[in-house]
Amino acid sequence: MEKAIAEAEKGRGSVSPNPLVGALVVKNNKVISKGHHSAYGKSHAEVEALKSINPRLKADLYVTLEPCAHYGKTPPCLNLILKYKNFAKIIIGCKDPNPQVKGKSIRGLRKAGFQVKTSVLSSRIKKQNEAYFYHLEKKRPFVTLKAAITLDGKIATRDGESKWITSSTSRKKAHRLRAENDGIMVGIGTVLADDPLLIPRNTKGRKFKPPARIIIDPKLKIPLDSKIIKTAKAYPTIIACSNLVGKLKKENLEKLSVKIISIKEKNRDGHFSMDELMKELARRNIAGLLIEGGSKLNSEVWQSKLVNKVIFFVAPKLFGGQELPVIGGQGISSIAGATELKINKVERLDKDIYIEAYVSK
Ligand code: AOF
Ligand code: ZN
Repeated sequence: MEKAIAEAEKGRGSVSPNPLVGALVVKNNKVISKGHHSAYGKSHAEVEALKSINPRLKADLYVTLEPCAHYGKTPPCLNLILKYKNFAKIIIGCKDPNPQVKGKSIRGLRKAGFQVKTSVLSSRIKKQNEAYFYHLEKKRPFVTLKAAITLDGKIATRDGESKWITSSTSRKKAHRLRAENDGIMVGIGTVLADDPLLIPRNTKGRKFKPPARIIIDPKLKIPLDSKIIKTAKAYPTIIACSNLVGKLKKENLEKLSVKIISIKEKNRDGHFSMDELMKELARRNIAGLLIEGGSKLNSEVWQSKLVNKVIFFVAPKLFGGQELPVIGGQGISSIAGATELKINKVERLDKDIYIEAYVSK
């Protein structure tokens, strides 16, 4: 199953909102064929692993996720496996939470006489597919808050300089993170200050599904000559604004291939519910969302309790001062109110430290 998990991993960055899945055909303790789901809409792991296998062969099948039982973009893998009547064991890592599957294939395989073993390394598979599971079950994107910070928690100097706080090794990894998510979110402040392009670069020639660039811009202040707007035809671009913004600018942006999400303002103060936005993004198949905010956006998503995971690239530098902490806003008054994190990974990246932690919920 570990080998099947490694096989599944090859699809990262290309399969979402589908899960990463790997499958192996094993005979006499030897892997004789393997396959993975390589891209959204493409064939499933089982199809890839079985395409060179004779249906009369005696062997076992290992698959990280329960095979599908329904017609989606591809036909049910269950029907395909049922043709392999001489297979003895089907070993399934984890049940598929998709309501169209959810145990159906496991029951179908058992009914057909296969020996089915389930829940093998299932917690690892759930973690490998954390965005898939979260998106499906909570109808919200799995949110990662990512920042490059100094050791004293700053994302820029007093004058707003932020290029570059971390080493090129850290920045490469950050680009990879972009490619592995379905959306990258920034606030309009970041667009006005840095005019970023927000696309994954330096991903070693690997082809990824381009993530949507999502800008929080309540009053639609984004300049039409910003890099983001100028490249909106080539890279998916979503702008979230208030329902009170005039039609004309929205239409102008839409003509330039920008998708507009307009959300009802809560108190006519320019703020809208981030939670509402998250639900809408989930409907648009954003399963994994990377927040690359400035202080303000980070504070807003954190206060709205929408963050699932935190990734900080920490540089051995100190900036000092009151301005531009990674999470702005008022902060908290007592330690009892702190957000507790569970550290998942700590690594040294050149001179920097990489920290990955989950928000305890
Ligand atoms: C599998 N093997 O490799 C994957 C599965 O639209 P489709 O046909 O691609 O189906 C997508 C659904 O199939 C997805 O939501 C999930 O339930 C399951 N994914 N199943 O048997 C695979 N990727
Ligand atoms: Zn399938």
